[in-house]
Amino acid sequence: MPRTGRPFSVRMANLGPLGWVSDRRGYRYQPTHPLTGRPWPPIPEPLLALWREHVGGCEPECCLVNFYGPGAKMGLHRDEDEEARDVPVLSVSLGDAAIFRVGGPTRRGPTVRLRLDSGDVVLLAGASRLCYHGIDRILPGTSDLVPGGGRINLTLRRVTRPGRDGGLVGESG
Ligand SMILES: O=C(O)CCC(=O)C(=O)O
Ligand SMILES: [Mn+2]
Repeated sequence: MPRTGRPFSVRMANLGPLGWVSDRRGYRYQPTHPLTGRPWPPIPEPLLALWREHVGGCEPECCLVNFYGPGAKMGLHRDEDEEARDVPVLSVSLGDAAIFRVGGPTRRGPTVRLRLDSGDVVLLAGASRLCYHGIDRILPGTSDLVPGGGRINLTLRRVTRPGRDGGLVGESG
């Protein structure tokens, strides 16, 4: 975590041309793994198809892979490290259910809780794109999808502003 250097309870990896990483210096997107220096693996086609179905217009550049063990949680935050803050964020929940909390554009406003089950898709679009949200807790033992238990969340985001061509991944110039 920024400043303290303490580990998140959520374990993270990335797929796609840009990965979201965090260390004492803060949060950022970068094309390579911070320890191995290698590029992130590509975003699998079924996830790109899901994005085209629900978002479209441009390609996602980052698929953040969050792994939640039984005690993991994610505090209330907004997804605001992207230049393309008007492009929706799409996420897929797999494995154990989670209690998702979502509020409004300010940290202090009222929030509601939603249970996310394996296979649920969340789209933060329009006014909800910059709403505060987080994961209160995992409900261990509610799915046997992930070997050994736990929850995997796949969050697809556009990072850079799409160009006139929609900024298709793999296109240059
Ligand atoms: O795990 C989730 O459902 C939410 C993840 C999230 O908000 C994030 O990675 O920014
Ligand atoms: Mn988020």
